[in-house]
Amino acid sequence: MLPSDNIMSRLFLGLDSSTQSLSGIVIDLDTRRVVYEASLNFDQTFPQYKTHNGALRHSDPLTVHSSPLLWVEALDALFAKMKSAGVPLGELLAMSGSGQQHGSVYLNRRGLAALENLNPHRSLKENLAGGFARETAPIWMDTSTSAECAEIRRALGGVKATAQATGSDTFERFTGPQIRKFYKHEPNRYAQTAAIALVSSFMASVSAGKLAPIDHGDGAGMNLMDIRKRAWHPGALRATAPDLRKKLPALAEPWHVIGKVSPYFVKKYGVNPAALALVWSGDNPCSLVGLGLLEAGTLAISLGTSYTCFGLMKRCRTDDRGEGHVFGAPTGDYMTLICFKNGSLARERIRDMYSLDWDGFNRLLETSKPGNHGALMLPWFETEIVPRVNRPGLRRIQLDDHDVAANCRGIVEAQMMAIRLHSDWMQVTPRKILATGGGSVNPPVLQIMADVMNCPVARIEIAKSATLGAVLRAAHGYLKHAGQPAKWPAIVAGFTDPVPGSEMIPNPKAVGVYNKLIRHYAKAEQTALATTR
Ligand code: XUL
Repeated sequence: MLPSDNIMSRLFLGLDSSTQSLSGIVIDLDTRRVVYEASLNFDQTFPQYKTHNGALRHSDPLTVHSSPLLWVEALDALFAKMKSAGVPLGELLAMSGSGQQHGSVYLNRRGLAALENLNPHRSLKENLAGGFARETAPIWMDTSTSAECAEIRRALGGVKATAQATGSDTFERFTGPQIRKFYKHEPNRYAQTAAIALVSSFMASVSAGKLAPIDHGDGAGMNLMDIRKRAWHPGALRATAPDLRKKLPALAEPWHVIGKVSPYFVKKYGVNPAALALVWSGDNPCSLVGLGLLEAGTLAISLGTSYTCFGLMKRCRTDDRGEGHVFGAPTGDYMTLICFKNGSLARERIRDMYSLDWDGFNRLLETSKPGNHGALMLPWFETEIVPRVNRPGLRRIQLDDHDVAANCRGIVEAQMMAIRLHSDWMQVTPRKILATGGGSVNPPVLQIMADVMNCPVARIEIAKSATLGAVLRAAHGYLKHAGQPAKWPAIVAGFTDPVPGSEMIPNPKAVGVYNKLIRHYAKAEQTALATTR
């Protein structure tokens, strides 16, 4: 199965340090084959860290951290697993990775020195222990920085100005507000911090054995990077914390080669000493290429725990309302992303409320009428990111709570109309939508998506789009570095095909219904927001 005897094979490794696991994938670019794939779940494989879904419990529920030592222990374990599975690591040409976005790692001087002298006779954890000015790393699920968000936003001139400057309004999970909170609450530890890395750039630093730059994709998730100049934004740095510039690594293109893979991996696991270590990026930018989204006009809608809608954008356009984000794309373009917190779990709440299973829920979608006779739902079971809702609650507008079918339809229509309504700032008329994530296996949900968005929808079955995107970035960076043709469509070809026969075509009659209903939905949102904020 492993192609060590295939002289034509060009092998690349991609890793994904996500919230709950570390995953790896090795591809052969010539045969377009995935030759190895593995994933280590943090809670199950490393119970000693006592993580819950990859996060450490904290007495304050808004504070959510994880452990950089856990991530490097997982890196050792994954390389050991690949070695014992016979993966021809000696033939790897390059590696890159993807990281959960926004999370930050605070290295002290000792940590920086340790990176450059990783001793293969010890574990990564032993090498790096004592190398952190802050033992734990705040991650994207942390929402404890509202005060700091307000302070930075004010200093940058409000929502619109902040979004125009950094690509997003300030958000609690973004790195700048997190750094500011650390500086305010633990000034001594902040002063001991020699370098601040993102999850992605920290893992890249370990892979290369030196402090890695932050790529433009993940750098845009910090509220610290000038989104148009792709350089640190002096005003944002000033608004965040003193001496911050000195603690941040350089910014780099997503295909930047940091150097050769650290000798640690060569000596310990037999990795090719000539293999290139590329910068890593955020999981969303990686997913963009992992799903083959290379042109403006194709959107991905991921129906996961939360729903995300993202796509490539050629020219930088920011959201004046401050709901959407702009990140750098691995292609050198931009990407947009909107994140809705009340996704699949909210849909599940309605299913459970009426004691249905998914088949029953889907049947009711098929037998009820598009537009629900004007009945609407605002399914904000949890606080919502888009639109910002601080006081959660399910709302029904002309919707009878005894009408089971209307409630099932109500939540799906509401979620799809929210996506359409809040993605209008992108000013992209979608020509094709790729649906992904757990919820995308339900055809009636995809039909409503097609009708509301007035666009064909196809399902794409790539469970690990971020890991795949990471390895495709490794191949792209390698080819570019070698001066060989590195066109993205050729690189992704054969890896990112939609599921045959999964396409849903919009029904013109239903489209007409939703074109009208969306105005009522927008009004209902406005009215509700006036009282729920
Ligand atoms: C995006 C975000 C999440 C994380 C998840 O802004 O916060 O999608 O990247 O890993």
